Amino acid sequence: MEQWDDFLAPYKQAVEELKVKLKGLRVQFERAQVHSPIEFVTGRVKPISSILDKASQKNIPLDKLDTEIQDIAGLRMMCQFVDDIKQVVELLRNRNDFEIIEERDYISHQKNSGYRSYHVVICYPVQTINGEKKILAEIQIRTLAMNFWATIEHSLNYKYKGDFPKDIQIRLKRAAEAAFLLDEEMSQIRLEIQEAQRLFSRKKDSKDH
Ligand code: 0O2
Repeated sequence: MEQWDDFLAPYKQAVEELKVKLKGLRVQFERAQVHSPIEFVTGRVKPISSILDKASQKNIPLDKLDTEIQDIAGLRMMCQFVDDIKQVVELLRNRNDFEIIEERDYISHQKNSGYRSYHVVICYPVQTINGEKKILAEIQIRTLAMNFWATIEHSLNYKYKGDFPKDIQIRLKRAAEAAFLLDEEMSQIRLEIQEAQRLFSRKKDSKDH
C-alpha cells in the first residue's frame, strides 16, 4: 500500500497543480469580460482498482504503468460550445509548462460507443524533493452535452461491464445523436446571438457619430 502511495504521489500533485492552472484560465477570461471557452474543470487520480483493471485488460506489466497508462492523472475541461474546444486546445498548445505528447480527436472521429471528446496527453514535470519527475496526464476537453452523455454511459458501463442489453445500446446511440444535435443547435443559436450583437453595435456606432 505504501508503494502505491509513493507511486501515486506525483500524480496527485500534478492533478492538484493542473486544476489550479486550468481553472485560472477561466478566471482570466472572466476578468477580461470576454466569453470563457472553459465552463468548469475537474480532475482526479485514477483509483488503484481501475488502474489494475486497465493493466490487466491491456496486458500491461505493473512496472510499465507509468508509460503505458496515460490517464492515471486525468483532467476534464468542460465547454459550452463545440467551437470553444478548439480554442481550449490552442491554449494548451501554447503553454510552456508541459509538453503535448499526443492528441486524440474523438469529435471528428467519434467512438463506436457514441463517445465524443478531445483528448490531449501531456508530459508534466512535477518538482519533488528528489528532483523533477515527469509524468503523463490526460486532459479531456468536451462540451457539457458530451459530458452529460459520457457520464451516464460511464455509470451504465460500470453496471453492465460494457455488455449493454440491446435496448439500452439503442437508447445510448439515440442519446448520443441527441447530444450531437443539441451541440449543433447551441452553436447555431450562438452564431445568431453574435450576429445580432454585431448588428446592434453597428447601429449604436452610427447613432453615436
Ligand atoms: P475512467 O473511469 O474515465 O478513468 P481505451 O481505454 O482503450 O478506450 P485509451 O487508449 O486508454 O483508450 O485512451 P482513450 O481512448 O483516450 O480513453 C481513455 C478515457 O477516455 C477513458 O478512461 C474514459 O474516461 C474516456 N472514454 C473513452 N471511451 C469512452 C466511452 O466510450 N465512454 C465513456 N463514457 N468514456 C470513454 P477509462 O480508463 O476507460 O475510464
